[in-house]
Amino acid sequence: MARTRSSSRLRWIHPSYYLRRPKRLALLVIAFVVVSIGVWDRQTLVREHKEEISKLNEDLSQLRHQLQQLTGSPGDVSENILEKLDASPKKIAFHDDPLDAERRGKVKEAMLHAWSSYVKYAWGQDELQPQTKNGVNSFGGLGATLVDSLDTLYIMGLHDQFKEAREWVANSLDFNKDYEASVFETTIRVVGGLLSAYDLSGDKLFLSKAQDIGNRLLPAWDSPSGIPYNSINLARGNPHNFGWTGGDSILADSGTEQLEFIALSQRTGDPKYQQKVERVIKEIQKVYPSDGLLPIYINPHSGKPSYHATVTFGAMGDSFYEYLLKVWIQGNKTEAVKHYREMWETSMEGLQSLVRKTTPSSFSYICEKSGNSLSDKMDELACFAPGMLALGSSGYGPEKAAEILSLAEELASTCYNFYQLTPTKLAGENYFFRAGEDMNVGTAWNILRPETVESLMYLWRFTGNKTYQEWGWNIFQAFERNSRIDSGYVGLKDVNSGAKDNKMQSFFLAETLKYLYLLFSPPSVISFDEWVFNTEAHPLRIITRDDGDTAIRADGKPKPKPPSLSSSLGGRRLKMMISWRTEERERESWIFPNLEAKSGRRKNM
Ligand code: DMJ
Repeated sequence: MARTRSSSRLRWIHPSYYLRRPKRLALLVIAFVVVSIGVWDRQTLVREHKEEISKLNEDLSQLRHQLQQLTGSPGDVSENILEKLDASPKKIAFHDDPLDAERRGKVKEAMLHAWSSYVKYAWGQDELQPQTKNGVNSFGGLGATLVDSLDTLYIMGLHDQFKEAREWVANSLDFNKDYEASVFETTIRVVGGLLSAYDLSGDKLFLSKAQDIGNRLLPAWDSPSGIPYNSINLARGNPHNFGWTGGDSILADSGTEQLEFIALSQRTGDPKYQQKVERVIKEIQKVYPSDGLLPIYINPHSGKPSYHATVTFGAMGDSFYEYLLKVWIQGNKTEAVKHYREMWETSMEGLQSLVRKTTPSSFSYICEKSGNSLSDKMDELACFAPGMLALGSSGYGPEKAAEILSLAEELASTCYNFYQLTPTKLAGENYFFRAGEDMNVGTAWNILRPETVESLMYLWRFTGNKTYQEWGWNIFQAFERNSRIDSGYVGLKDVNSGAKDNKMQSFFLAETLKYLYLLFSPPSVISFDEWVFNTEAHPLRIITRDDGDTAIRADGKPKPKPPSLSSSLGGRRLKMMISWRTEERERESWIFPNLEAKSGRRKNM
């Protein structure tokens, strides 16, 4: 009985129930269709909303991008009261106080004096000899000082001077020179200077000139190992190494072209430049020692280091390590450039193993190494290292980052002391450390080098500690007292006596004065988020790398469309044209950020 009742309750789920009742069947079909339409409609609505939202997001990010181009940078200085540096381990508030503005003005005036002297006595030549008031072509007649100065003029808002220099580049810069050029010096000064001028101004003239000289240098990489020969005839090719290296290539000369040549590929869409220089690092990676410390000579035929040679963060080693870090930054820290960071971190362990402290004052310094023995000597050139360490510190976890930053601060203090202990308050070329004596000047000349002020600029940005600005200001004043003469700036033959030499090095305008100017400017002026400086202080814009991200596909063929700068520079050019007309622009150029050797016989400068 119970079974009969339950089966009669469930009879409506049986098809025969509906076959006998056609009206109910019709109702059921209608109900099913209505519910299905409802569900489908809702899903379509949700999908459409999602599409709409993602389109709006795209529009928003495009608008943000355009806004960024118009204002110059995400952290525009129109809001410069509170500047934040994202790359910094801790957020730091920066104030542009009147003292900074006044000091920046003094540095700009120094640049104007250096530039006007060059224009007057050495126009178009490589370097000015201020004492004899003439020019000298120490780099083959490529207008080294002029090209090295382009971006400094631009950043400081010296636009008439920039335009005048641009005309010389357009009409007189000729690379077809029967001259044995240093691949390293020509790359960092000329290729780097031209690319930076292009990135800042958007003027294609600079890019085509950079490509011309890049093409002339390129055969230098045609060695059996891919490690470049360090010298090449600009008119005839024919690469070779300097006689005094015994046929070897120099470490720094071989590993300091990556930033410039990768940038050249990114901007021209031609992968050949990037391929050559990236292969060098892959080859070096094969022989990389476990402490990351490479001797200064490598054989271009075998690709093997000369293990008897010196290991140093000074002359002939220095910028190799600098570029490992900076290529990683230039490559947006992506998978494609991970090996650069890994190699750099290994080398920083090596650097730490070379650090010793003086007695009695406990200054930290970086030794040099030959075989297994350390020598207590440090070049002023190695004073770029505190800046490099500060820049690389944020890529570590918090504990290691603090340790590396603190080492950077210790080394910077040593470098500042290099200046403070001499009667002229200018540093000598290198220092020796003896027990009980702290440090003594070795080679006593000073050729207007930038490394210490470079590091001070990095440390000030990363710590917000104004002491670094004070130190930089003291160094600037020492240059003013000792090196400034009516016809330019000269180096000193001896930092003890103050005897002057007869050369205004092009890197004084490219680097020393630029870093000093930036030391007294808000960090959004050429911000570390957007720019990476080559070893000659030429800022190169960081652009997306998508090999991810090389311009080269795995099969070695070029990718169809390289990342383009031209569109992104449109707004900047417009802003530049407007701003050039304003007087305020002249006074406060910084508010438009983005518009805005070696031992023995020969040394890299
Ligand atoms: C510059 O040409 C570069 O900074 C290079 O890396 C080292 N030598 C000079 C400045 O001292």
